[in-house]
Amino acid sequence: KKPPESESGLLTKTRTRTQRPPLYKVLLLNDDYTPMEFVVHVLERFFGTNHQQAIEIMLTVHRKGLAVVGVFSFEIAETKVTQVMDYARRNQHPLQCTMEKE
Ligand code: TYC
Repeated sequence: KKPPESESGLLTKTRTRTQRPPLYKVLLLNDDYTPMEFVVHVLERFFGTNHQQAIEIMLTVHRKGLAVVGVFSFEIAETKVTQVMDYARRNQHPLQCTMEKE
């Protein structure tokens, strides 16, 4: 196939960049009141982590203030945040979950 040629006779190249959808980190935040057991349960229930992973992530949040619990497309991340926030509220815990663009 012939390369594109402008009126001046110079050859030009057009490169098409592949579009990747943006990813979003879902973060769990520490607080002083949510029981550790509840956080472990949330991680198992909504993020599919096994019990040992859930304990490790919960302790990371507890020690460091927050941790990334997963990376998802916008829609999935938004759903996880909503599910966790609704579940925490229903159980009267102040647990906070947010998302941010990677
Ligand atoms: N800091 C809480 C406690 O000592 C435990 C906790 C861990 C709370 C992780 C929230 O996202 C959290 N009971």
